[in-house]
Amino acid sequence: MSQDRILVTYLTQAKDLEKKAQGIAVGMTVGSWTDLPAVKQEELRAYLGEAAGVEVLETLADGIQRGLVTVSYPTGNFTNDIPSLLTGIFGKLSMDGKIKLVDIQFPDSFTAGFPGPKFGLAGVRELIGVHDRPLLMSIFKSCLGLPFEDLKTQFRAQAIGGVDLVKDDEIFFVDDKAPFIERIKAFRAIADETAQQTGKPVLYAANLTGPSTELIEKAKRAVDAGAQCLLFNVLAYSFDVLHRLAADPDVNVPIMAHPALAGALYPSPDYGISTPLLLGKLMRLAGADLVLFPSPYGNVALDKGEALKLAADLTAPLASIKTAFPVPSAGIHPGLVPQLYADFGLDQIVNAGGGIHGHPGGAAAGAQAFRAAIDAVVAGKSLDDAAIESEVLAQALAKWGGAK
Ligand code: 1AE
Repeated sequence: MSQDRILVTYLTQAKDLEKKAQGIAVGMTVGSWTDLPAVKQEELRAYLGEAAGVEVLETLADGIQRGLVTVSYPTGNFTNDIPSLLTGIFGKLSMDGKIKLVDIQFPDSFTAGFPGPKFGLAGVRELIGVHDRPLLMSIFKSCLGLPFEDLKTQFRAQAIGGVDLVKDDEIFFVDDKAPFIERIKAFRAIADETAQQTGKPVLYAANLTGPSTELIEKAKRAVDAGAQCLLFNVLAYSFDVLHRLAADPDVNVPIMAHPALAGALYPSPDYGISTPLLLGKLMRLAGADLVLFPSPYGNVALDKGEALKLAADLTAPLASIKTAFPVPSAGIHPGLVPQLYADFGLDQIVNAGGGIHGHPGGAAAGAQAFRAAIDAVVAGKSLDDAAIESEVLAQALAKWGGAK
């Protein structure tokens, strides 16, 4: 068995955090330890967790310590999949009072068993052919219940406006009016037409839905039909389904992870799983090429420090695992582009639904306004200056305001 170890950090509370760390280390691995006969202890030693560090952050009433405890686990305790990892480090423990899973440090021997993103940030840029600015994505608003012709009109407007990607709304499961394969073919044809005008491709991310046992076959059918990207509600289906999609050589398109349900897991300071781990490291390890998460500014804002750490976890070196594209989202409008650029830099995807479709001139004008804002920040110009030359940007700023 490999003796490499996985380091897991928890935020928790106890009278004595050292003791708590030791309790987790033993309780989550071999159970009772000191009670075991010496021969059994020797047999199980390779599986034993170890307390690897304690940082007391504050002392609460009654002398309760609140702080970070780190436990190291032998990698040999886990099979190479996220269900095994999460159950082994946080399964039963997640129900044991105030405890939040904050971070995991993986040895290369463990990450080597995971696919990671097939395309990654660089691969997505390559497909789109744009390397010198943040990319722009728009979201169908809405999809559910709309006639197919309306969706085609929406797709054309977004593409003509100059977006780089268009994604389905994540709630688009009932798609009888615009079935999955048919819309992939139709939007691909429209994208080919609009490319003549805009000079660049648009990737359409179709929402991959259905029974989990059928998803790989459905994804392959999508690729055969011309799909160039797939949207996936990872937490509703599980990290392992993403892993299996990403690991399949025939599903050779980027996978875009939607954070739906993440809010059930991360917001509490004392419970759940931290956003950088949930939407950063784990999404990337399981194979997401692009990861949506709430930006610090929109209608479901994330704490800024968490959002920055999350983006860093998607893009920092992680053994041989490719980097993934950060996609700060929710309530984004052109006035926020300077702030997003200051925070997340060149390698991000600016993503907007309402901020594109709600433009007074329609979705094409909305996309153009974003493109003008992106070009301005990359050139070091203010939005106000750029708006002098871009009427659509001026209209967007008049509607939504400038950067906060
Ligand atoms: C964090 C997910 C954002 C999302 O999926 C979505 O649909 C955003 O829409 P807008 O840009 O807030 O309209």
